[in-house]
Amino acid sequence: MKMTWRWYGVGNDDITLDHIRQIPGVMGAVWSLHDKVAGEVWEMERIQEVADVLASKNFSPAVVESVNVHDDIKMGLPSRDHYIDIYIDTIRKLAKVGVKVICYNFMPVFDWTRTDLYKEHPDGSNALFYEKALVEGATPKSIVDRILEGAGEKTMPGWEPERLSHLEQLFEGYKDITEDVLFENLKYFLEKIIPVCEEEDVKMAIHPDDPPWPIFGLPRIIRSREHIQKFLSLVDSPYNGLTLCTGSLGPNKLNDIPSIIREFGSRIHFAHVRNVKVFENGDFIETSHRACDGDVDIIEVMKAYHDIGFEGYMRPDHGRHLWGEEKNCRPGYGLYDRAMGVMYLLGVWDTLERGVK
Ligand code: CS2
Ligand code: MN
Repeated sequence: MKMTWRWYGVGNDDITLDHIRQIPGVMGAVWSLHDKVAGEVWEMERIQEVADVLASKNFSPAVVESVNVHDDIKMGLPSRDHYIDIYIDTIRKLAKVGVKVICYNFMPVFDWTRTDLYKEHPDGSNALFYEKALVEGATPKSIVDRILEGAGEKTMPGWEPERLSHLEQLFEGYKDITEDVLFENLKYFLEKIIPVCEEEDVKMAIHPDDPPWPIFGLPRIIRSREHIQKFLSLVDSPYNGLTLCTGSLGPNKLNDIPSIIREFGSRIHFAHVRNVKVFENGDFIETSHRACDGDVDIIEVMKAYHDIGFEGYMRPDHGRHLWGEEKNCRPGYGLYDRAMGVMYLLGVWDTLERGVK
């Protein structure tokens, strides 16, 4: 297992590579060109620039999260071929600097969805929170406005204001897209890109839908064991793989994450590990990584990875905001709770390595 850390780039993240290299065991920085919107060309010079910065601090550039997929590809519009060509161009360029895994998602319109970015825990820390009834009774626009207002200046990946300003148009475009059609469109995309990935030795790793159920009438297709199985069979190649995110699958308690890891382990290239606490009414809040703080049994998750001999990349996912850091950090991406998360995950892992059951 190779421990990594999501880093937003020079001048775009208060947490610097010098901070990150003091966290024990982190060998790679998970990066992206965060100013690029889906469908834009990634210039080789920009890619090389990041690779050089990472190399200067001894971090591997092997994982990119994300190269976002244009909505025209998800909707299956005629213009999709143009955007797929650009995607392929990006895969080839990333391969040149040693990228081995590309994380992406296929969620219509929204990446992750929450109703609060700074919900307070009893200990005074705060974290991302999802209030189920609020989403069910609200319009997408009101949820977007609520979140963007909470986020202030801090833009979040997948929530680019340019895109969300076309919200009505986007919803219109998705009105006839059922789960089956979305799966078809994903298959079309994969059939074009996976042969290139095989040639370039870059593994694709789809991120599950967050939360793991349909919202606002939009289909969501990566949210359970059955969906994952169907996804993997669309193109049966090791290059067509998964980012297994425990915090995204976790809010649906029917998802048995350790057993999903054991079943599909050889196709998991990137592990996102975090914990969530799920309430009776379906609301959920993000917690520390510690197993007993939430409803995802992180120790069983790590055991499953250990048992399958997982050699892929892992990172702590979102953390709570602590000690006032929410004033500066990106929602979910502060320093302290994620650093403690790394230590917790490595603590469990090192213990397993010693053969202690
Ligand atoms: C991430 C996702 O912050 C997060 O929740 O795990 O936004 C992830 O980067 C994307 O879904 C991948 O495309
Ligand atoms: Mn994740």
